Amino acid sequence: ATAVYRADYQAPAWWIDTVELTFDLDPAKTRVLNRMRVRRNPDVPAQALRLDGDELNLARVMVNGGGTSFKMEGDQLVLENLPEGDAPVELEIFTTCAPAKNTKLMGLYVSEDTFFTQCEAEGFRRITYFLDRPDVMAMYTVTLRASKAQYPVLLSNGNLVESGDLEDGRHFAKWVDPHKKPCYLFALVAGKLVAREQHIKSRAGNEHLLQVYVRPGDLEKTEHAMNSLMHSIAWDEARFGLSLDLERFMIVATSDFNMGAMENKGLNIFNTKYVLANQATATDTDYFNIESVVGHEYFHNWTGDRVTCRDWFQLSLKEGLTVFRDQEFSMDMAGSASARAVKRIDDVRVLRTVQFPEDAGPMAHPVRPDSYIEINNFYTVTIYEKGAEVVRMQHNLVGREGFARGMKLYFERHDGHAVTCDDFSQAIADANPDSPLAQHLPQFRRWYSQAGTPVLKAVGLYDAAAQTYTLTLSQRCAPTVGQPEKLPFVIPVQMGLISASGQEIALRLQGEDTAQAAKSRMLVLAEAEQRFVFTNVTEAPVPSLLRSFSAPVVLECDFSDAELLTLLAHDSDPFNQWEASQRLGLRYALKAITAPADAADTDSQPGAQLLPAAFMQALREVLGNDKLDAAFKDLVLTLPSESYIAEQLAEVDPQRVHAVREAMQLQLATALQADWEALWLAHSDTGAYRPDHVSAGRRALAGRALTMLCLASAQSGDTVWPGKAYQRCKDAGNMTDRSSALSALIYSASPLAAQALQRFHALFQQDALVLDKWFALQGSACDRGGNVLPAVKTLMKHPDFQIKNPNRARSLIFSFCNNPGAFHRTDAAGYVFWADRVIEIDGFNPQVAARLARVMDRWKKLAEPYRTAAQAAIERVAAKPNLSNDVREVITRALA
Ligand code: HT7
Ligand code: ZN
Repeated sequence: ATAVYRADYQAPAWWIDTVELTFDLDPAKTRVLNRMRVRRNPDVPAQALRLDGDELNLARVMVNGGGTSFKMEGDQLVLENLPEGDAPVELEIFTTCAPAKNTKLMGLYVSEDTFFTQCEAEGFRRITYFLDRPDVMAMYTVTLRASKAQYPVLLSNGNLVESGDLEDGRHFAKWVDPHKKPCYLFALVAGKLVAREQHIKSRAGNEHLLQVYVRPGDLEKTEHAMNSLMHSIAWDEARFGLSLDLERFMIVATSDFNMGAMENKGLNIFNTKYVLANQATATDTDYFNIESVVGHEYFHNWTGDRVTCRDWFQLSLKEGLTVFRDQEFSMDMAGSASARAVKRIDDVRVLRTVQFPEDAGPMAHPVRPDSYIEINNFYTVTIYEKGAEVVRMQHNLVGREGFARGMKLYFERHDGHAVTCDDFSQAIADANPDSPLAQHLPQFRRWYSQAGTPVLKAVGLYDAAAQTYTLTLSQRCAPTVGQPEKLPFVIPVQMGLISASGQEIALRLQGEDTAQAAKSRMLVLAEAEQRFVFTNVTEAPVPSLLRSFSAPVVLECDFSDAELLTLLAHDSDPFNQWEASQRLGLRYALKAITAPADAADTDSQPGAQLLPAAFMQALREVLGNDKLDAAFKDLVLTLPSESYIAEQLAEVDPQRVHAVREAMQLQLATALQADWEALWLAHSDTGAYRPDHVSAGRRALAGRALTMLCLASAQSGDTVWPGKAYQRCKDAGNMTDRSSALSALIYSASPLAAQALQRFHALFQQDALVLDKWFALQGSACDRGGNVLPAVKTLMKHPDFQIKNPNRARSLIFSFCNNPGAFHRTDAAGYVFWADRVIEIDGFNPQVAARLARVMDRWKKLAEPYRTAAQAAIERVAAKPNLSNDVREVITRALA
């Protein structure tokens, strides 16, 4: 496999103007007739037409109605003797493929007797020979023919213009997409499906038909997805003035899907996980995820479909921007300031626990990568989540209105085109010429070109005599693969100053007059180091820095415990309030982990008091504070995860991290027992189920209280709380309460857990998504003496376990491999299991296998004996001769 480089980009030598596809759908052998009108790109020297293909059987090629010579070069079909000149050429290519044998789930495949396609990034070449690159945009007409009894519903992009019966029980449907598109947005679906339908009228007064297609038994689970779609449409009109540009917008759900969903023009295909919900089967998190993913795919209709990527190096152009848009949508839907903050905290937690390690590991790459071997490996948290942060910084540097202006200019300039990340930032800056973004644009773009997480260091100095507070901000960024030196980034630092009594101090920088004093403001750090002097500061302040996480950096600041307690109690920025709790929790965890073994031997002292009394008291005050939302309290009481703690260490002993965190959990459970009991009493009855943020927060906090109470009971031998949890597993009125009660029993290793799991399975054995939860709960169970791996191995033999179904594989295998306490075993058995599964899965689905391979990204940080064992497991995978490019790239980088 060879690498592709961004610097090698060349415009296509040929354009494809129109495509007429005719499919004779058959699971064993589908025939595809592809009629294209192509023409030479006059701006590029004359060249042969090289069409991409993958696992296709070629039957015939015709040019302008006659035969032609052609040759195969690797997977490419090469036409060297096409007519000279500018005149369009009619090409006809007839191929067959075998959808039922397509286990990669890329291209055309069959899932539960239904045909689906997945073409992003390079799946269209598995359907027909084509210029499979996003800058070739064409108009599509698609005719589908299939058995009417087996495939009564035939869908493709755009509008249905004709349908009818054919001979031999077959029928057809002809679809015309009114918009030109790159082939990665092509889709077809054929099968026995039913749809929830909704007619809407847009603000602009246009009528649209919305449809959510699912298997017949699932129709009643589509209400929330449909509502989410309607909210998304209304939001994009209201916030950005972007309207639905299609008469018909369809969503179709499938249970076999490599990722979350796909934004094919007018025919989004979704993993069932992000469509189906009712209160009995879906949790609050599922409901929120559905809203966000439906929004994300819908928002792609403009950011991705109307304006697309010039090449796959620009992937974050559509993904970073669309994640930013879906995050904003979810925040606007959440309503209250507190619910917005909770969403922001959730997003930042993902960034810090998954993207920061990626940026520090072997797969580190810039938001706009410079090279790749397998593009599927670059659908990463860096492209998506860090990309969204880079868009968010631009938003913050030009302001909300300025950003809307920038988006407008972006569409005016680029609608209908395939463009670059630079085109995007240029439009935002050009629409805001006086903004700090415009002022620093070339330097700002380093966020796109430099990998790695910058460290922002803040040092504050209070001069009581002069009544000044000098804040020195500096930045550094560690080298990443291929980038030994980093240049300074533009870092927006939203900040405030707080007095010891918790008052916000007016912020006046030296040289400014009083009128400009604000209580929260943005500093822009553009140099390696800058000093900001605040005047009229009458007492030593505590700085509240990087409010709302205004830049994706690690903030290094020497806060004392007392200062952090002040921020936790008083910061007007809820993000930083939460952040203070996390800094304290992390500090105590690191202290215990790095203490000499006998000083903090948590195994022999399970009751070790690792969290000091002042912190416990602060947490108690948070729990008892009526002004704070339950969801926020739940986040404050969530200790930093094991993987986040591990990331802060130079060398990681995962079992020690696990033991320390568990000891801290136990302390929270026992020392706050009375508080948990009070919380349970106040929050456990959430009334009639509604998946809104307030009641979801109450359920989350009640679930945490129950977990803590079961944990404390396990310690004391008391059986009341496990009994209550068991009862809740039996009669909870919704899946959130039921699964959190089950999880409490499992987490506390209650003897009732096995029985509760059995009942849960019996109740939901017909529901694939709930069974995924059942497997996931067991794969992510808290390890006690190495019990999880044997349980996982047994579960792999369970009749409901299907490794070829990505959701099911993720629910058990990925859950286990991402469960540090269970996975990192001194006997290396976790790593052996990992290597076996990567190799096994790679045999049928390289994309899923490569995701699993990423679990070992940070192996070099492991202490012995883990490190040597991990290396041996990775090398065993590397030694396999027929690895896919996907897995090979990940493994090679890990070992480099
Ligand atoms: N744009 C979509 C990406 C996607 C995908 C990529 C590779 C293989 C399978 C895939 N399924 C979906 C999803 C999105 O970001 O909206
Ligand atoms: Zn996307």
